[in-house]
Amino acid sequence: MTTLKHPSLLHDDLISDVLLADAPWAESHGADPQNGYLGAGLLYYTLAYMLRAKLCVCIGSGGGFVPRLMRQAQRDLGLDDARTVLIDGNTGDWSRPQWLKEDSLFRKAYPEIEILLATSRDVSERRETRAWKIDYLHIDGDHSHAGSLEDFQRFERLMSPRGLISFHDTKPYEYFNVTCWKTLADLRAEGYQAVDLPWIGCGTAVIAPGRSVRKPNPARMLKRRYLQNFISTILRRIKAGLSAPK
Ligand SMILES: C[S@@+](CCC(N)C(=O)[O-])C[C@H]1O[C@@H](n2cnc3c(N)ncnc32)[C@H](O)[C@@H]1O
Repeated sequence: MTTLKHPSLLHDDLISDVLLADAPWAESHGADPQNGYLGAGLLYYTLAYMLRAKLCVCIGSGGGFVPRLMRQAQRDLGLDDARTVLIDGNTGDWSRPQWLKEDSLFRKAYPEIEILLATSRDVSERRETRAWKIDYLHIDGDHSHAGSLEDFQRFERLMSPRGLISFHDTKPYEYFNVTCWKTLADLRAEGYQAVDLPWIGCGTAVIAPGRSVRKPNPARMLKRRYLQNFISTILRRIKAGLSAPK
């Protein structure tokens, strides 16, 4: 059998020289810059690509790794009018952006990424933001339990109905001051559907906005069980009556 030789889907030079270069914290996404391995970076790229995301928003990125992958997918798709927005308040106790200088590799390689140097809360309250329909959102800013839950709640309202959200740092007890992983349990208890990959770097979950599963309601469950018992008793009696000897 002859095998046809195709070029790789992944471009080694682009990965090493642009996507993984000067990208601190890429390892926290499971990437291995020394060996040109993207880890969950490929998941971020795929989500943007798969959704043909016209509006990608990343909350917090010390190294600009996630927004690079979002934007690269939009570039590769040749999407007209597509936007990638990075919101970073240069704040908090979980390290700070390393791309503040305009001649940083990240800013030079992706000058069209819109950077909003402001907190996520501030951005969510802006008049122009209220019209957003985000196709793909990544949450990686405030790493406290309360702060990350607030980010989810504020930005979920700005999602397009078929959009998806990735949420970083779901691996429990990885750092003493990172508690955002607890937010995932809250969201699941509220009925949100999520696929969690806590073993990839510091863990990433993909969450579908909108509660597709209803919150368990004990009274409703009891009522349903009572109704099911009632119906099966009646059916049993009818069956017994039908098969009784005449
Ligand atoms: C720990 S870093 C993210 C590291 C990382 N996993 C990455 O991919 O680069 C967190 C970033 O979020 C920003 N940040 C923290 N709280 C924020 C908030 N409330 N709003 C916007 N950005 C915030 C910080 O300035 C920092 O750059």
